[in-house]
Amino acid sequence: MKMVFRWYGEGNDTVTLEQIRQIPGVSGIVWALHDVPAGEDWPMEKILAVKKRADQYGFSLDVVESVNVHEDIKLGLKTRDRYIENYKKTIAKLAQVGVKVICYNFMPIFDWTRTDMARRLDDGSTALFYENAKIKDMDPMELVSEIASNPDLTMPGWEPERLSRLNELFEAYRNVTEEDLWQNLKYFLEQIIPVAEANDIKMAIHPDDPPWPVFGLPRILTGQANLRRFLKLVDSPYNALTLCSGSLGANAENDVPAMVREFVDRIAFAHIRNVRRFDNGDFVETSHRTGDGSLDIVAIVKAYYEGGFTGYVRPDHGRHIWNKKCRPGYGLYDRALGIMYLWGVWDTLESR
Ligand SMILES: [Mn+2]
Repeated sequence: MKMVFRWYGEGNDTVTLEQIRQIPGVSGIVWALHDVPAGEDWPMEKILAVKKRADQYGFSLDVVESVNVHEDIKLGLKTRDRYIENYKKTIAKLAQVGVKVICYNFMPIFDWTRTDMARRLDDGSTALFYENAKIKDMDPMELVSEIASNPDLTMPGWEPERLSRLNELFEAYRNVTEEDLWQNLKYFLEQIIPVAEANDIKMAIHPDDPPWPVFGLPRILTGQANLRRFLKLVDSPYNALTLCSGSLGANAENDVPAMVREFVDRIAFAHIRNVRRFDNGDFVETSHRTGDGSLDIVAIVKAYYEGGFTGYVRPDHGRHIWNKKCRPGYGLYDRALGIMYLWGVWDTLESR
């Protein structure tokens, strides 16, 4: 496995490239142009500026997370073709700096959803938390203003320009069924995958987080059967997965090691993290260690190892520990600890 670490870019992250370089075994950064709105093609000079910074530290730019999909594509509107053309242009430009994997998602309106960005755990650290009952009663606008109120940093998936049209978007999705969403995803893939193939870039879809409908919006990438269906929409190695253990694992019915075993040849990018689930449907993010959460991280890493996985891995989220201020889920310390746990399991398997 190739270990990579998400970095939000110059002036947009509390973690520095210098710090990331000191985490053992990290070969590249997972990056994006967070200031380019979904649907626009990425300016080459901005891509090259990130490359220049990464080169100074010897990091690869192999994995991009995310090139966001414009809502008109997800909605299947006539205007989608323009945004799909821009997406193709971005793929071709990213190939020029050696990108191998593009992570994206197909969730209507909201990317990930949580109700508390800093839930206090027993040890005094804080972590992202999802309260089931709160989401059920909540007006989505309330959640948006809570999350968007962070004045310092952009929150990927919660960009103000994307959410300023929230009421309009909800109205647009009112008659969009899950089957419509499948059709719109298929249309997108049929256009994009040949371009990805020609540029040797794998398109790796991230599952829905959490893996069930929120605020009445349809969601389709929620479990093993649906991922199987997804891979058949366009049966190409370039139509791939970002398998996120924490997103899928929020639903107790999802057997993550079984998914790794079934899909390993089509997983281009692995997000590995742990969550603790509660009986009422709530969940909280925990340390990576098996035993701290509900997921057996050792079994997940073992499934990758035994499947001969050679793709990219990142520790995904971590808790906020040792009083360091950071982006929710994206501090330095707990993700670095997570990496050492993942390497510990991997190296042990390799040395047997
Ligand atoms: Mn993830």
